[in-house]
Amino acid sequence: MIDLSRSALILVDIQNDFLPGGALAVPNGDSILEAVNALSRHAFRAVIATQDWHPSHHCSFSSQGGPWPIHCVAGTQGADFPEALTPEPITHIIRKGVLQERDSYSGFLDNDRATSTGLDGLLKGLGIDRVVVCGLALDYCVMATALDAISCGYQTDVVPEACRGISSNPTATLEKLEKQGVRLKNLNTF
Ligand code: VGL
Ligand code: ZN
Repeated sequence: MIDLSRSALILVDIQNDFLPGGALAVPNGDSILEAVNALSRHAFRAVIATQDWHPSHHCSFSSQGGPWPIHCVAGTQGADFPEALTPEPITHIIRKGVLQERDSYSGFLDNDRATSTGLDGLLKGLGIDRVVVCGLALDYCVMATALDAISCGYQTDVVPEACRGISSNPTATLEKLEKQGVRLKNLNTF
């Protein structure tokens, strides 16, 4: 058994709008929930959930000239966690994409690479040196979060069984992650 007392589990953007029926649905996004719930039962020092949390006229929305449909508007049901997400327990929530003028794929830094969400400081404050990342969408926010975790100096694992991408083929994303030093881990190795 690995010692998880200095490890955090990071649940990326597991929110209604990214699940089937949601505004920006990730295909089969709901199929990760069982694996995510199972992962969270391990003795992580912290279970940190990120939430995409946008103001109603956010720059990423196509109505404002951005690439995405309106999704994860702060305080709406679409931005909420799904009922079937029953981790043990979520210890911290980090909200991102909260400013109208910039988007944030990563849980660490906005896409301008200058504005921090506070996640790195939170992890350092908790004495964490390793993170395990899962969630939605693998090819956007999970990838950006895992790559920033490497840059911030954490040993970084991604659990592909507990991730789904907008693209149906995860190969390119997983190869890129491995090349940057992310370890891909199976659920049954925890
Ligand atoms: C995401 C697109 C826009 C994600 C968030 O969570 O991967 N993708 N906002
Ligand atoms: Zn978003």
